[in-house]
Amino acid sequence: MAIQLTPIDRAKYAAARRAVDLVEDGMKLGLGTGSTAAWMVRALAERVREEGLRLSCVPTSARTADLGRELGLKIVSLDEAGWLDLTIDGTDEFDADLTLIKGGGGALLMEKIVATASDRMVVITDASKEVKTLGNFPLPVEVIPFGWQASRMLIEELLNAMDVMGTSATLRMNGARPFVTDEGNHILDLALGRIGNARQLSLALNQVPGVVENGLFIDICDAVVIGYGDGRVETR
Ligand code: ABF
Repeated sequence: MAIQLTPIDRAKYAAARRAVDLVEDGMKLGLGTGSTAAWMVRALAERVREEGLRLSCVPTSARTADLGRELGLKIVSLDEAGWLDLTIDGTDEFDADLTLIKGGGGALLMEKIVATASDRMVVITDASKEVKTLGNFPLPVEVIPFGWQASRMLIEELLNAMDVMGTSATLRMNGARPFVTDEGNHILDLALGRIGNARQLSLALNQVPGVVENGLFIDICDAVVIGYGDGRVETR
């Protein structure tokens, strides 16, 4: 019995399937994290099975690594791969400049490292992620556990001095305990409302002691593949 996909899943699958067409035999690939990226991993594994593609795949999270291995993909570390040909990943928001907010799935650090260690980064998404101005989605900021409360206070002070609407930074929880990333860090979600100058904000955030990385992806994404529920695909 064919699985009944919801319109949003059909949209995500359509984008994922189109992006997988970019993959060539022998490529070193970065595999993203999230539900859209999971469709991409499935579609990629199908091409490998059917065409015998020889690929080396670098995951951006433990859960993507598990899914890739389960589906027979060759999973390697970024250090083994060295540099990548292409990374395909999802996003939480994107604007007309292809600036992204990522990290809703808690994988932003590995995602940003893998995406920047690639010749090309292609985002796969549905139309709901497109925004005129970034910031409606809370901006994730990864901080080390030591002194995270001090980091949070310093970030809120910084936000009060910047061109953003909201200034609260909230510790992301996993049930009753703080969320812990694959790298053992915590995430603060910044409810900004709108981001006037993404580059200025990103540079300032990463200067705060304890901050490891933030979810603003600037000049990293090369193309966005948008899927629609009727199977249509649009590339920006
Ligand atoms: C991942 O893609 C995360 O950064 C982001 O949260 C997610 C989007 O999730 P989904 O594809 O499930 O909408 O890269």
